[in-house]
Amino acid sequence: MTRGVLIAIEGLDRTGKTTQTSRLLERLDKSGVDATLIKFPERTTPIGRIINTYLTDKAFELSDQSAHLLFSANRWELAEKIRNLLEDGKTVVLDRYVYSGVAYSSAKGLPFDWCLSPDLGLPKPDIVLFMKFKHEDNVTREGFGEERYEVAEFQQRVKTQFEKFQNEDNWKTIYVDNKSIEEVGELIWAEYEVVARREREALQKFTKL
Ligand code: 2DT
Repeated sequence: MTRGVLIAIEGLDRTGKTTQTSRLLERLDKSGVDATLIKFPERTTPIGRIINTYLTDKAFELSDQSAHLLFSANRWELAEKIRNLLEDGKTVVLDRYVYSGVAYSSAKGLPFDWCLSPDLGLPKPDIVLFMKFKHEDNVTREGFGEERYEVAEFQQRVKTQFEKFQNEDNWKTIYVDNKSIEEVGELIWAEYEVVARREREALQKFTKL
């Protein structure tokens, strides 16, 4: 059996990640691929509930370090589930992951490497699709500004931190400017197919030995 594909969809707030992850799930489902969507932060776990309060209640204070470690711990709460799904041949789509963790916290001034270290050892995505506006129209989108972090100047700093990952071997930037939801969906699907084919070919080589 092929190991499932692990795909992370990343990007700034309001770049269409949630729309695209649910569309991807639907398409995988229609194509007969058994897939699961996990969104981070996963706000329903014990740690996720604290994170939710932190994000929605500006009076709830945490040091930047504590908040960072909670976001990471939230991923570790799900790490075994992700690994088990992949080993069972299921595809897992992540709406945000380690890269959001590092980008948002290092944008606050915490050292980049320090931010990365608590996540070391988590399952590595086969592909990270970074949804990016060349021009910052995400700040004018509906609903922007309701939660902590939804401030234009901060978003710009987060973007700079995200871009430090752009030379990683699993990183792919998807430019979303002037593209319809369907067009972005097609780009994402094409990237998924490349990775899925690679996995199948790797398995074939292995079984031939
Ligand atoms: P959503 O709007 O996507 O629910 O995210 N964040 C997220 C961090 O600061 N660190 C993390 O590790 C993750 C996963 C990004 C809520 C906010 O939480 C931020 C936006």
